[in-house]
Amino acid sequence: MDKTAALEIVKPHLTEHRYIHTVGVMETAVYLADKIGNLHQNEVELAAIFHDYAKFRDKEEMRSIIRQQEYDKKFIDYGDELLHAPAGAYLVKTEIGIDNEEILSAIFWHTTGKEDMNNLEKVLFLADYIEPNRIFPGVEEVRRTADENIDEAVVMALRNTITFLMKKQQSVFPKTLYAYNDMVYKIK
Ligand code: DGI
Ligand code: FE
Ligand code: FE
Ligand code: FE
Repeated sequence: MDKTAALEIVKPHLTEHRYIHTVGVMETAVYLADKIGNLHQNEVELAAIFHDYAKFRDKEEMRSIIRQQEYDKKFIDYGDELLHAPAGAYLVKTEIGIDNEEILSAIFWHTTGKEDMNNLEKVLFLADYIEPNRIFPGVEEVRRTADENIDEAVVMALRNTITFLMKKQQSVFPKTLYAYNDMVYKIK
């Protein structure tokens, strides 16, 4: 599937705002992937285009997918924002027919991160955070760092997310903390 076809497919599932975000993630992901060098551009594009495929799905539908597929129950317990990543990976496979496990894994982990992320997982996680339409505090610094060192930028994005959740008295998905610890060791 090429990028143009994929964008046409995803469009009706998203709001205009979310579609613009998706195009931003795609362009940023390709830019980051070029720096890393060993990724296939079409896979990077498809992961980015479909990463928020399930963003507007019914929450109960997403919870039942997570139960049925026996994904980690914590995706249900740690806040509704997490549902669309694992449910999205499942729906992109079953409804769109994408069966590339690398793409599906990058979509699955794009919200929380996890330990031992591969290059595609890091690129999607970071692109989702720094694409040009994102405006939250600290994003500019992460963008600048991404130009120099992608791993350091992933650590900053994780740190900002964890801090943001803690300031709001929210729980942090355990794998997000594992991702942070794992990457901190790796950049040393
Ligand atoms: O779908 P997007 O808005 O493009 O971005 P996303 O998939 O990264 O989702 C961001 C939301 O997810 C934001 O509200 C913070 C939340 N989030 C990210 N990591 C965690 C988290 N929420 C909890 N409870 N725990 C996490 O580890
Ligand atoms: Fe998302
Ligand atoms: Fe994110
Ligand atoms: Fe997103």
